[in-house]
Amino acid sequence: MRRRVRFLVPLVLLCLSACGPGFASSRFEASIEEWTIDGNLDDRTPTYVETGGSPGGHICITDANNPAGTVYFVAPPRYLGNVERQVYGARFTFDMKTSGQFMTLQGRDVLLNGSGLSASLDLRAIPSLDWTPFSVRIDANNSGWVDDSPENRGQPASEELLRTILRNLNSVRIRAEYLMSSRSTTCLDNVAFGTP
Ligand SMILES: [Ca+2]
Repeated sequence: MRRRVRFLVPLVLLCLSACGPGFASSRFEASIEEWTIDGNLDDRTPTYVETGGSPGGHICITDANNPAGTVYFVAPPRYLGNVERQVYGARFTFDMKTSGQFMTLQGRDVLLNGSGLSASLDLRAIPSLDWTPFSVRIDANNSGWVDDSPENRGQPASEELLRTILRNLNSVRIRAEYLMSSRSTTCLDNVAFGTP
């Protein structure tokens, strides 16, 4: 028994740094976990849904009538701050589904803001009607991140740009609107930020 404990302790310590769900994560098993909405909806709070997630609880945004502007899921404060060491080169993973597949919108799907700079990523895929996993690597090596600052918009994001944003990260947003129809619902679950 003692030998087994000696073996398990280093394994657990190793897992604390490499096997966990990431620097910050959201499973939504009991609440919306402080996620909010950015965009021109009156409501700033996503809807909490207890079952049917990926798995269990999850959050949704219904865009009832929003002809202009885009709505986003906004991560809570525990995702923010100086996260360069934990997040640069790591992955951002989440599961999403949306309520239709007709007249879909392409565009800026994941946005990071910090240090007065911004970067965005086009996922190049639309969530399906069922839970769809997304995995995004946060680095400058062909990962698809572009500079989202007005003067450089669309240029590939450099490593320095991404690292500077992550040193003082003040906003993490995921697009919550993929349909041109007047009413759509997009749901989010299983978020892990800075996962190996
Ligand atoms: Ca869940």
